[in-house]
Parts: sequence; C-alpha cells; structure tokens
Amino acid sequence: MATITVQAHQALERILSLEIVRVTERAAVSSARLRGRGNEKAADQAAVDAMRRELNKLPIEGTVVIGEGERDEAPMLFIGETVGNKSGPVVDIAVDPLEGTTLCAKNMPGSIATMAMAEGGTLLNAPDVYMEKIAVGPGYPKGIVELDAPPADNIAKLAKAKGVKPAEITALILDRPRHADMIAAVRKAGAAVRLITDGDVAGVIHTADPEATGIDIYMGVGGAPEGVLAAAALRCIGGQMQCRLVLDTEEKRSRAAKMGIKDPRALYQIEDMARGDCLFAATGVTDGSFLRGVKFRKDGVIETETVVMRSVTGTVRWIRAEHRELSKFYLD
Ligand code: VTB
Repeated sequence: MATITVQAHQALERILSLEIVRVTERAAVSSARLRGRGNEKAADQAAVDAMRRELNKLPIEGTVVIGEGERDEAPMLFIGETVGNKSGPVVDIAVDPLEGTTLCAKNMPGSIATMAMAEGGTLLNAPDVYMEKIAVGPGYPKGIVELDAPPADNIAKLAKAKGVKPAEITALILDRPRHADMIAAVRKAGAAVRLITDGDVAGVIHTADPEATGIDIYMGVGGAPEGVLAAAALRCIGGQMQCRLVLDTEEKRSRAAKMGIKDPRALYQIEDMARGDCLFAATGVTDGSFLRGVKFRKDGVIETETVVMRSVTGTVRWIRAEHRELSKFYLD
C-alpha cells in the first residue's frame, strides 16, 4: 500500500467490491454444472479452478490466508499462495470456493461460492481445524451472548433484549452428534432449533436479518476457515460473534503456533478475526434461503445471485446477473 495514496486505495477498493462478484459468480457457475452428480471432489475442483483463474485477473497483490488447505496438501489456493496481477493493493484473501460441497453434490439447498478480501495482514490466519462459534445479528448490546455461557442463559438474554419469549427465538445449529447436548439445552430453554447439514458461513449470516431468515442466533462447532469468512461478512453488516479454535492435540497446537497463534485458548471477537476493512461476496450455487442458485436457462443465458458487502460503508448489494455467452469470453 505504500505506493498509492489513501484516496486511490479507497477508489480501488470500491472497484474491487464489484470485481470480487465476478470471482464468486464464476466459481458458482462452474460448480453448479456439477450439481447433483454425487461427486464432491469434482464440484469443488471446478469451483477452485474458476476462482483461482478469476482472482489472478484482479489488480491486487493478494495472499491466500484462508484457503483450500496447507501448502503440502492443496495444489491450488493453498494458504500462502499469492494471487492477483500484482498491480494493486496488498490484500489478504479468504476463500471457500464451494462452501457445502456435499450440498452441491447432492443438489441440496444452501451451497455457495464465497470469498473475502481484506487489508493485508488483517485476517486471522486460522488452521483448518474446528472452531466453537456463537453469533447474533446487529442491534443488541455488546456481550449479549457469550461463547462460554450455558445455552439457556444466552437464549434468555437474547429473548429479553429482543422483547420476546424464548419460544420465539430460533437457533441455527449444524446437525452433528457433537451438538446433541447443545440442541437439547436450547430446546429445554424454550427456543426452537433449525438444523442444517452443512454450510455454516451462510448459517452465521442468517443471524444478520432475523425478520427475513427466521434465525436469531447461530451456535456450535464448525470449521475455522468458515468462521473467519463469516466474521468478515458480519464485520460488514454488523452483529456479534465469539469464537475459539479447537486445538485439542499437540499437533494442532503446533500447526496453529506456526501460523502465528500464540494463545491456543484465545477467545476471538469479530474484530480479532477481521481486523481491518474488508469485502465479502457469496454467490448461490444451489438454491438457498438467502441466495438463489445458478440457473441455466434454455436460451443459454446463465443467471446468478450474489451478495457483496463492504465494511467501510456497510453497504450490502444483492446482484442478480444474467450472463450471456460466458463461454465466448471465459474458459469453463
Ligand atoms: C461446517 C460446515 C461446512 O464443514 O463448517 C463443517 O459449515 C464442519 O465440519 O459446510 P464437519 O462436517 O466435520 O462437522 C462443512 O461441512 C464443510 O466441510
């Protein structure tokens, strides 16, 4: 960033907020061609290839900090890979080219192509381990829910602040055996639970607009990379999130330490995971409750729906695009 002025940086960043839409759109279209084929790997690879190709066209000097895996295990978009044509700002890149690969392979609702871009050095470099998460949308006093508080307390406090009974609160939780106690506790507190099989980036984002989504709170253990992406989104739209990495073996603690994590038990707030200005985009692959999936029309036109957010202004744009003759301009 040293070589360009602050104004130039901001102008560029405004432009980049639309440029990243192209990146998630292309990843979504490529993986959508493989919806329902039962081949998670192929769908993921298609998204990764498209996303990498588009990222490399952007005027950025980007480093992947949340990617497809660590250098030795992922050939593309690995952590530390540099992307972009190096003619612009130094940025951190977080990607999940196909969040919900199983959903896509089974053609079930909720898979998305997603990424975040942030000022260089400001996104948490999280290893690919589990992360405990709790998130609520904007408009509540700070600290209204706490990761370490019993679910019943969080539900009661949230209901009180919202001015409703616990029965009118709905928590979104990944349907996993590890969450059995949490699910039981939430129900015992009087609240409803909506279970999802995958896709907790979108799950966390649901809390930002309870009126539209019916979700007040996200709770549970999911992937750490997905946690950082969700934090970037909530940083743009408001809301609260507390997380902690699950570093339950020496091997995980040492991997985390190599990535700069000093305290393995640290409690992260949104600002610890996405410290600087950031952009976030997601395009629907399969239909979901907040984004429509890619539609391949009979006339050859491809429709996509994307949400793109910018933390500087808090602007959230919903972009429905009709792509004509994609194959003429891009490799597929
Ligand atoms: C969640 C979910 C993702 O991984 O983060 C989950 O949101 C966590 O891992 O879509 P487990 O599946 O082991 O519970 C995903 O399912 C993607 O892999």
